[in-house]
Amino acid sequence: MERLVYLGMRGDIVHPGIINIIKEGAKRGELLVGLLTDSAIANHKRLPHLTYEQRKSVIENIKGVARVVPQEEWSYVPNLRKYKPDAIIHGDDWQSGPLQKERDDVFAAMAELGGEVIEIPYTRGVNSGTLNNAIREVGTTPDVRLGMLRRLIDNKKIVRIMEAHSGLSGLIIENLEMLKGDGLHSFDGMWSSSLTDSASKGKPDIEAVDLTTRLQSLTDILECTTKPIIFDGDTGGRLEHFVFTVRTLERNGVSAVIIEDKVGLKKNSLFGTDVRQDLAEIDDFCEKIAAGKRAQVTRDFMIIARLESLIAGFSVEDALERADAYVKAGADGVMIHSKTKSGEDIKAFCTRFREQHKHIPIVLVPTTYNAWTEKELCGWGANIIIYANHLLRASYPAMVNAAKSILEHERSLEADSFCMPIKQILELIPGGK
Ligand code: SPV
Ligand code: MG
Repeated sequence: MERLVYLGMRGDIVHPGIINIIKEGAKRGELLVGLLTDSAIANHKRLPHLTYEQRKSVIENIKGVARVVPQEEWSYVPNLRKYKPDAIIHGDDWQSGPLQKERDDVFAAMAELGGEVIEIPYTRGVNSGTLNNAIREVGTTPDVRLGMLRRLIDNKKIVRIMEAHSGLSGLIIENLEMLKGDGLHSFDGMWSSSLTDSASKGKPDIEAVDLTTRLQSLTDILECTTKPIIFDGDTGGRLEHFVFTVRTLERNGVSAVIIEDKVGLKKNSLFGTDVRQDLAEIDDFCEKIAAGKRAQVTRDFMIIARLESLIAGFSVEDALERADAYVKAGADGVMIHSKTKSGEDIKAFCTRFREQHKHIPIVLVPTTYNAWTEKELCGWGANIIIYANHLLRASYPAMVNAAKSILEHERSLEADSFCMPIKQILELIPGGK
C-alpha cells in the first residue's frame, strides 16, 4: 500500500512554493491535504480571501493532490491522530518563528504514531505573507469588505473592533499586529463612532453631523483600509430616511449599521440619566428595523439593534423584552449598552438573552466596565467587542501636551521628545516620495 503523506495548508494564494511542496509530497506517497478551515485560521491570522469551499475546489484540482480534508484546528496534531499518515511534509521555515511550537507538537505526535516528519527547503522570495501584503496594497472591493464581518462572526470567538475617525486612525487599525504567546493579535475591523467623528469635527454628539458629512470621514477610511466597518447610525433618524442610509452604507461596503432605540434630541449614552434620554416605542423601533431590512440589497449587510434601556435608567427586564421584539422584527444582532463600572447589568442581560437566542450576535461596548477582558465578555456570550473612542481619546491629550510644551518653552525643541520624528511621518504613508 502506498504511504500516506499529510500536508497542512491554508491554500488561499497558490504560488510556486505551494506547487513545489505538493510535488515533493506526492513524490513520497499519496498526498492528503489538510486544508485549514476559516475558523482554524481566524483566531491566528487574517481570514483568507477565499472561503473554504473556494479554496478546496482550487487545491483538489492541483496535480499530485490525492484528497482534501478539513483541518479544523490551528494545530496539525488532531488530524495526524485522526488520519495516522506515514509522514507529514512541511517547509523548513517553521524551525524558527511563530510555528516552532506547532513543529515541536508535530514531532512529538509523529514519534508517538511511528511516522516521519519531512522538512523540505522553503522556497525563498515568494510566500503567502508577502503576497497578502501586496493584495492589501491593491485594496478590496465593497462586496468583499461588506461580507467580511459575518465571516468573522461565524469563525472567531470574539471579533475585536476599534474606533476610527480618520484615514490615519484607520491605518493604525489596519496595520497594527502583535505577536503573543497564542499567535498574532490584531483588530478585526473598525467602528465609525458618532462621538469621535463628531468630536474630531468640533461638534457635539447630537446627530448634528449629517450623513453626507459622516460619509466624508468614512471615505477617507475606506480609501486606505480593507477591514470591515460597523457604522454608528445613532437613532437611524426617521424611518423614511433610514432606508436610504442603509443603501448608502451598503454601496460603500460597510458591513453593519447599529441604531439605538431612542427618540428626540439624541444625547451621548455615557451621560446616562444626567440628561434626558427618551426611549422609542417598541413597535416604532421594530418598524424601523423591518423597513431597513426590506431596503437592503445585499444578503450580508447587518442591521444591529442597540438597546438603551440601561442607559435611560430602565431594567435588564425591559432591555430583554425589547431585544426579543427587535430580533423578531429582523435585527441581525443586538448591542446592549450601559455606563456602569461593574458591568453586572450587562452580564445579566447577556446570560439571559443567550438562553433565548443561541445564535444572535451580541455586541458590547465596554467603555466603563473595562476591567473585564475580552475572554470574560466572550464567556458571557458576547461576539463583538467595540473599543468605541480610544484612539481619539489617546490623541487629544498627546496633542495638548505638545501644544503646552511649545507655549511653555516658546520653541518646539522640548516637544520633539514626545512627537514622532519628521522622517517617520514622511514615510508613514507610502507614495509620498
Ligand atoms: C459612539 O462611539 O458614538 C457610541 C458609543 O455610540 S457611546 O459613546 O458609548 O455611546
Ligand atoms: Mg454614538
